[in-house]
Order: sequence, then structure tokens, then C-alpha cells
Amino acid sequence: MATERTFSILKPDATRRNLTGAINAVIEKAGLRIVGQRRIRMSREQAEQFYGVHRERPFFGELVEFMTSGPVVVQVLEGEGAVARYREVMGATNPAQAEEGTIRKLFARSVGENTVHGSDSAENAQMEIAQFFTDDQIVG
Ligand code: 3AN
Repeated sequence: MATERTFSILKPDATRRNLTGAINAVIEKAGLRIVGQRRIRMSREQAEQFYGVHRERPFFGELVEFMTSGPVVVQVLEGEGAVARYREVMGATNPAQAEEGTIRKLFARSVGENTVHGSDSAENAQMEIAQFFTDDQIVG
């Protein structure tokens, strides 16, 4: 499998509970390298654009509210098969169904406030990275 990049967000429930370091430790232990990282406050426009595919879902308003409720840490992760690897490390969307040792099993409290985001395909990873990072902010 080739080296690739994926996009990650440590969500407001993570920053609020001071979990940035603990989550980064899980990411790095899994063999993923954090090659870009910024702490930002997401604007409503950014959150609506980012979650545009979920616009018609009943939880869309709640999701945008949550993602703009506090700081987030946006990241670019690099490694062998990084997209699939990070999905494994995050665990299932619903933390109640997440495997032992995954970030969501360890830290997430609910399906809405589920601590981390990770891209679901290489194509989406590229678009998501481009929404939040310029090339010079990523150092591989
Ligand atoms: P994932 O983040 O695992 O890729 P998606 O893409 O199905 O999951 O959902 C995107 C985000 O929408 C989730 N991370 C979660 O914050 C929110 N979400 C998904 N399903 C629900 C739900 N049933 N209720 C509230 N929020 C949800």
C-alpha cells in the first residue's frame, strides 16, 4: 500500500476536555505521522461547507452548532494507507459500537459528539485538506 495523506479533526468535545495530546498519542502509536496541525475556531460557513453532504440529514443543524461550539484541531496525517488506517484507529461512528482501543471507544460520549473526524476516501481527503491547509503548512 502506498504512502498517502488523510484529513483529521479533533472536535470541540476533545479540545474542551484537554484530550489533544492523548489522541495524538494514539494516532502516532498507530504509525500515522502528524505532518500538519492547526488549532482553529471553525466558522459556520466552513462547517456548513465541510458537512455539505449531510445538509438534508435531520442532525445537520446540530452538527454545525457542535462543530462551531469551541476550538477544533485540524490535522493532516501521513502513512501507509492512511485513510483506511485512520478510520480503523477512530473506530465506529457510534462509540457504543467502536472496537476496544479505538479513539471513539476510549474518548467519545455520543454519536453526535464523537471526538474525531477522518476522511472516508482519498478523494475526499484531498478536498478536505485543501479546505483547511495551504501546501506550505504541511511538512512531510
Ligand atoms: P463518520 O464521522 O464516522 O465518517 P458520518 O460521515 O456518517 O460518520 O457522519 C458525520 C458526522 O455526523 C459524525 N461524525 C457525527 O458527528 C454526525 N452524526 C452522524 N450520525 C449522527 C446521528 N445519528 N446523530 C447525530 N449526529 C450524527
